[in-house]
Amino acid sequence: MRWAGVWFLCPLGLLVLLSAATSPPNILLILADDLGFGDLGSYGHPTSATPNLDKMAASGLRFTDFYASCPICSPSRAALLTGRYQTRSGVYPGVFYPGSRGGLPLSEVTIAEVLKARGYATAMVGKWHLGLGANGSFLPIHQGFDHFLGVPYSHDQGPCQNLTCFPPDTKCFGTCDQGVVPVPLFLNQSILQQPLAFPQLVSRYNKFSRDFIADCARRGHPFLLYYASHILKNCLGETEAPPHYSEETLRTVPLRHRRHTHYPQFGSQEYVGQSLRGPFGDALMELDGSVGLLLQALQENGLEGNTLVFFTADNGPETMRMARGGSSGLLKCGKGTTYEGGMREPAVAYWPGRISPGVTHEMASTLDILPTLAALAGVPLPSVPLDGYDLSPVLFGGGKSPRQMMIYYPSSPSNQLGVFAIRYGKHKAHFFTQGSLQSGTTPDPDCHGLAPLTPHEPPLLFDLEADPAENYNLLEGGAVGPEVLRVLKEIKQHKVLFDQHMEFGESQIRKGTDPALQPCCAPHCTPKPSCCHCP
Ligand code: CSN
Ligand code: MG
Repeated sequence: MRWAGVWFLCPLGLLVLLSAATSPPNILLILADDLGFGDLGSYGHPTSATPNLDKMAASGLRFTDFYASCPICSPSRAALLTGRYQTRSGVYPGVFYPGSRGGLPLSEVTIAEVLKARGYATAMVGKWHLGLGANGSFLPIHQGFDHFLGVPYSHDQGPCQNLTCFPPDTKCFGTCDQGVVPVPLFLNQSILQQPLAFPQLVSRYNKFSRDFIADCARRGHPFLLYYASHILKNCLGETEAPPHYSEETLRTVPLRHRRHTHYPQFGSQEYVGQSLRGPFGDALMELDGSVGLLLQALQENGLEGNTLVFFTADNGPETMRMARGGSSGLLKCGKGTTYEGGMREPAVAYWPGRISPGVTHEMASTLDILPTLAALAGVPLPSVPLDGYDLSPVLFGGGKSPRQMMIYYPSSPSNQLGVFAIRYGKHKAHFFTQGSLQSGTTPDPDCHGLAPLTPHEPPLLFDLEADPAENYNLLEGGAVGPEVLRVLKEIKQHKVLFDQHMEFGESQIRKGTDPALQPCCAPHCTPKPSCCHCP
């Protein structure tokens, strides 16, 4: 065993191993899709109804400076599961598609694989979006998860008119992605339903989760449950382009990017029309209801005192959906951008009796989850370059975060450009900025798809503590003090070093797509893809 020697040489590691020897904690990791910094009641939203998340925030540790690793889905999820920047694993540029040839490389070590080394039972529910591959070779069950119930990619990556929504007579506008198979629901490696039925989806996920928790409790197995909710993303779009789109946008933007509303937000009967905030609020309320059910399952099984619940999201809000997208609150822009709104996320760590209630302004990231969970379980870290840190000092003692820096890569990073921005302490420097279609429609033109890639030399420099909205460039409009110049110099040195040491893995998404790889419940049917339709 390659690690055996390490434990002899590392008494501290041995201590960690011994202290966790009795009963490693269960882990419930809840990830929201496209949720903004300003979307939860506990993060200041006036009309969101998120009582369970707010209760978790009030009796747990609420982060104000927590970051996803990327402002878009697949790369962000790759980093969450591996503790490594997506550039290393090759999960860039953009996201996986139904027929993608690539996936999160099987050589990557996920949190599920790390925890399995300590005997954890592992399950994943919801949106995977890290590849499917031939014969499902990239699905969660090949990345350390014993069980999987969910969708292998985004549920708008299919013809939404074939989806079953509530109410059943709802008029389905427009298109989502056309010319691909209807969206499937997988159980482990098999298609359970195609197209999936949205009105029952969340209750199915919740029953599966509660059964898994109860089963682990009965058997006395520690568990990891990764609950990747995708209810905040719509299933339906509309064919009409939003009125604010310019002629040029209409010419250059593919139809699937133009959809901006999602009536109806996919949701169960119980929640549709229930919130003050409209369809997005209804979906958020349903997500919050699921969180409540999961916490209840922990309680019922006597596991609350021995379970770390962690809640966060993959990337910022899709403001191109206007009122039906999320909100980054006071932060600038949203999904697809390296402004704060693209990557800073709500995050709550909840563990009654172990984590004291409070708010932390310490810097932390989804990248830190793998090292933190490994430390909690007393298992060694994978012997690969990691980009995360053990957050135990922050979680359990109000201590300082080992993280001093956050690196911002865009949705489509390149070795040539390198990092787009760096946060170092309270300061953030933008070396490149670029808008994103997904961050359209707000009044700030810097966010929009038409805002071009712009290098900044000197960089734009902000004090995120005094100015979290990134409004006031410290290098503009007056004398620049020596302290600011020193910080700027240090950040530039960090950029050079980080870019030098980053080894880009082979891009998994540039491997492209093959229609034959799209999942089909009736593999020999014709005509494809529409025949992939099973009752
Ligand atoms: S994402 O959203 O999967 O949450 O990042 O649903 O970038 O082409 C992004 N995209 C479909 C999506 C397509 C999505 C894209
Ligand atoms: Mg997302």
